[in-house]
Amino acid sequence: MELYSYFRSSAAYRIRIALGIKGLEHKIVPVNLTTGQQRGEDYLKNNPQGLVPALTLESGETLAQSSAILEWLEEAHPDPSLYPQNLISKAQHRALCQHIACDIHPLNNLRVLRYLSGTLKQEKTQVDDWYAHWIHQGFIAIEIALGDLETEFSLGNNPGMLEVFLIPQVYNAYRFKVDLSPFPRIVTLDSHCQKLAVFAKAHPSCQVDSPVEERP
Ligand SMILES: N[C@@H](CCC(=O)N[C@@H](CS)C(=O)NCC(=O)O)C(=O)O
Repeated sequence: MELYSYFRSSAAYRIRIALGIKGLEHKIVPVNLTTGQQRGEDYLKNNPQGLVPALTLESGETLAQSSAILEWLEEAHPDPSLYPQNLISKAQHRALCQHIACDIHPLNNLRVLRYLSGTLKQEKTQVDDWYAHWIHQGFIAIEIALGDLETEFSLGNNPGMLEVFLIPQVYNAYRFKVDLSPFPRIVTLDSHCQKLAVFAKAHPSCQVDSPVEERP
């Protein structure tokens, strides 16, 4: 499989984590979002939406949208599963993932920030406030939901789809210097994940397209 990725893309980071947890071999194909490669003719053949990630399968088809890719991965490679087995718990787990994918991330992605700073001519401090505001709004409910968690990870001894979505969003929050002190459970879950080899390998700083100074 080939994963079209950018080291700092949190949507691509989700796929890197899931591929790692499921132990699936893949090649990373870097797409440089800062130079607009995602809107180039070659890349648009893979994903006409001009966004990463995209995943080209061994059978030749290319999948887009990280949630759809993750659902395909879960169905095509069910072991280990990234969801709880109980159907109600599974729906609740999915709700937290969609909370991140639908209600936080789309407000803070690159094209939105560029529209704020470029077209709407907002100052950097206002763009940073916008960013922090939507992370804070989104993380409040996730922090409450994690109050029910009595284990190290969302699936007991193992991370699940929640961590696949949450840890890249926490990375973004740190990158934009968002104050995470109101969210100790999120910070703790992130630190548990960072100790696992699959999360370390998927981390933006370990990607082939990461500038050398960002590597550990
Ligand atoms: N809903 C999409 C979002 C994908 C997305 O926003 N990707 C960002 C990087 S995280 C991107 O490619 N941005 C390029 C741009 O904004 O031009 C998904 O989950 O795959």
